[in-house]
Amino acid sequence: MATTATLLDTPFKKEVFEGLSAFPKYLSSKYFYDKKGDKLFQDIMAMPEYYLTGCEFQILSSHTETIGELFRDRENGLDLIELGAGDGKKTKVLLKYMADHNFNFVYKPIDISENAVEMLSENLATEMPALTVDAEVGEYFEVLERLKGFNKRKKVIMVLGSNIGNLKHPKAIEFLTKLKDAMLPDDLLFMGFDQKKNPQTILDAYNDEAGITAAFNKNILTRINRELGGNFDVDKFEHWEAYNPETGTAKSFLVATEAMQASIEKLGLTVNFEQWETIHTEISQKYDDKIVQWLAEQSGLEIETSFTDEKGYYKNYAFRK
Ligand code: AVJ
Repeated sequence: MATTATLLDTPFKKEVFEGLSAFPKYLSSKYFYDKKGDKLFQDIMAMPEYYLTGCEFQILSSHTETIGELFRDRENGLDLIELGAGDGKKTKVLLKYMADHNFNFVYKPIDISENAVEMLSENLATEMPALTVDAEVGEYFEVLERLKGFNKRKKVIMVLGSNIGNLKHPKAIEFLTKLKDAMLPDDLLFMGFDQKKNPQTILDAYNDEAGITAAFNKNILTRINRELGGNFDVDKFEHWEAYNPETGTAKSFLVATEAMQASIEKLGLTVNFEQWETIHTEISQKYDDKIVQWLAEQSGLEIETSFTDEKGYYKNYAFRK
């Protein structure tokens, strides 16, 4: 008989088993990003309701020189390390500035999606052939350990897209602290934080008319079906978004529209759902200056400066240790 030890031999299997055995049930949003999930996230970034991408693009485009010069090191150049690089559309604005203004630098994109990293590397090889790109696939926390050995010259660590918002505050502090530990005094952390705003604007961004976010959320079940031999009837789950304006936390759920059972062969697991039972799949935290200031303090970082868009929907902060 197969033991639990052999069944749960990958983080994905282990976490799915734990999350679906718990009450209330949960799954981690980091598993949204398979090939189909990457594509759906691209579609999300292009939809009108998902203001985050446009706002950050506007910030990087209207402050390119200031941000670029903040990154520069005239003596030894720098390593620009991007965690969660994705498709690099926003980053390219900065990369082009740096390439055109005599920066000596290596661009090191890191992403959990192998597919995203490959596409970005290929795209940069054709669009910016002179650029040195040293891409890596990996999870944030695991990659951070390796960054410590990277201390030869100035490092700029970049995390765009409000990706930190997927972490609850204690985890965010752990993440920021690890980043701080990987930094030297001249290094810079440049990070995007989606801001609190009209709650309706936030709800709309995570509950679009066309149902793209719903498909993105449900894709985690499709992925379990395909990769772990699950038999979820995906259509019997509804995407639900809740935003708490007091805490700034947006939460995504999958809600079972009827009582049912799902089996996951590779986990040797059968999961029972009551009607209206939930699976919590994602948090997307929203911030203000006070919260970011507090996170920085808790992590031993200092805010050097910040940049915002016309509407003040989104902010990029530069931190030093
Ligand atoms: C990539 C984590 C920043 O939370 O806004 C988009 C992912 N989820 N729509 C976010 C997402 C639903 C996104 N992050």
